[in-house]
Amino acid sequence: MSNPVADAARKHPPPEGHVYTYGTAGFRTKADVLDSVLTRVGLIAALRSRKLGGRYVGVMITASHNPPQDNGVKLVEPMGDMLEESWEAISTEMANQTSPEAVSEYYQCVAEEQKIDLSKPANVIVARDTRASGARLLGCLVDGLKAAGAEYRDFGFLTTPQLHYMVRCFNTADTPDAYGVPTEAGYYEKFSAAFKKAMGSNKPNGGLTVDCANGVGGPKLNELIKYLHVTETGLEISVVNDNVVKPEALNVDCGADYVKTNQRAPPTSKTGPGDRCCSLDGDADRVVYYFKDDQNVFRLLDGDRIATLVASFFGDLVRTSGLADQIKIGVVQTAYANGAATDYVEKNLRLPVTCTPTGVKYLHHAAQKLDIGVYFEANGHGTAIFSHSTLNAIKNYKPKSPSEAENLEILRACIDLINQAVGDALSDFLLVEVVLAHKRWGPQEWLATYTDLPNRLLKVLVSDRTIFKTTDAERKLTSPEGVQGQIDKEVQKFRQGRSFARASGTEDAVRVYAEAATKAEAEDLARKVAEIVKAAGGK
Ligand code: G16
Repeated sequence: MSNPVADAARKHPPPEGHVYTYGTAGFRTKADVLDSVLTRVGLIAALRSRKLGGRYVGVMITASHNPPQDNGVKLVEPMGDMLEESWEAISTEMANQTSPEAVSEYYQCVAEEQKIDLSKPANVIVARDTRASGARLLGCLVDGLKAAGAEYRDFGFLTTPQLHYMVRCFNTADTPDAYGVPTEAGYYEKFSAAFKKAMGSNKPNGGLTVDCANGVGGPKLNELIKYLHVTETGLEISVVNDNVVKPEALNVDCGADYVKTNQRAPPTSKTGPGDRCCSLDGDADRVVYYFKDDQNVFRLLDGDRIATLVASFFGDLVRTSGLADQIKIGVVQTAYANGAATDYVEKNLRLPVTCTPTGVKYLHHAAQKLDIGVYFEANGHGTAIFSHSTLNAIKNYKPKSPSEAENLEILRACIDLINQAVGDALSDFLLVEVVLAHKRWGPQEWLATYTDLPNRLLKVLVSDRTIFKTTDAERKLTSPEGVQGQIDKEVQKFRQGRSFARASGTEDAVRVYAEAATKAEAEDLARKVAEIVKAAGGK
């Protein structure tokens, strides 16, 4: 009897002994060991869509900020959010089935356990970033999708947030929540129109240089610029590092991760003091800003800064629109948030802060509990989301004065400008530009809102990162035994010291974060903690 599922699995056998995990952002590792995973993810995507009554689910082939030789794959839920956690476990189990027969049996077993009717339609939307391995991995994925009898649409190259947008658009089409037209042009039209409205009569103060990490964000931003009409908006954008013809240049000495981790501009940067710059990552779901001050010193405006800027702007807008009694704003961060940023939100903006583990899925869920949830990881990954009742309140509110009406219009335009499916570097930087233009701020005024505690981020290569287990939103290690005690002892020696170590979910490493009263102390503390980690499990 024919068994297309087993046949597809047979065509793409897994390498011997490799163990896969659905991590912070899906499966992510060296591209040459991913073929079997992609085929199995195709099977899972079909099962997930069927489980959800044939609603569209998304599959994005990307390794985002990782080096060019890596790749990855993640699944997207119908409203554009990240895969439900229980299905991460199912995906992991599927990815680790070794024989074709075992794959087929597990496929049947999931269908039975989840009460999935395999004769029902399954709909999947697929896209990829510009990595050289993407085309081959797409082929492996399609073999899985076909074997499972799924209908699929391949959008070719998209940024990750564009894929999330498409999924949400398809699933909300012809409903009161219709999110937009599910085409690339639809995406550009929606966000550029919202940008123009949100700017109102304000004009940006000078141009913006955008480093695209030599990733898919480059060509997509060049396309978006055509819709932004510089003569109308005044936003002059210079696109740099948009070379996707040379895939080995992806994320190398450029991009959001490089800038955030090294706390410096890409070496190729040619901007002068006071010029606004931002960097996207390889799939354009993160953005960080920076500039050189008048002493020529590099100044970073990271995800924490974007969160504080956006939260304060929304606070003002909600108040000046007359909606302050009805709508409460909150900020969601991770342990990587600078202590000064958390302090500023709580003490100056007087907004509540929630801390979650790393991974936008956690921040997104926490933000969903708020009326307006502004969530950003310090690395620049984030967005703002509005609850259903908040959207209704904003939609139905009758302004009591021309000034309320004007501010309400801006607030409504901002809702459209923000990609509410997921953090989106393109939509995020447009929002930042709107806020800066309204406040009539340059990067220096933005920076002056608070002073970051000096900090350092390090990566420690270990032989088995899975032994590093954490609790308390990843701020404390529970394993290996005794390591947290050693870290605590070090931290105590530093003024305003704070440090933690956690296993990365996207790279084979343990990340160490440290902050302290001075740069030298932060670096010293980070080094000490890295040594402790190395001694506990280093390569
Ligand atoms: C992904 C996740 C982010 C996370 C980052 C680093 O980003 O979506 O939420 O902060 O990985 O995660 P980790 O520290 O576990 O390696 P991206 O931009 O690579 O997709």
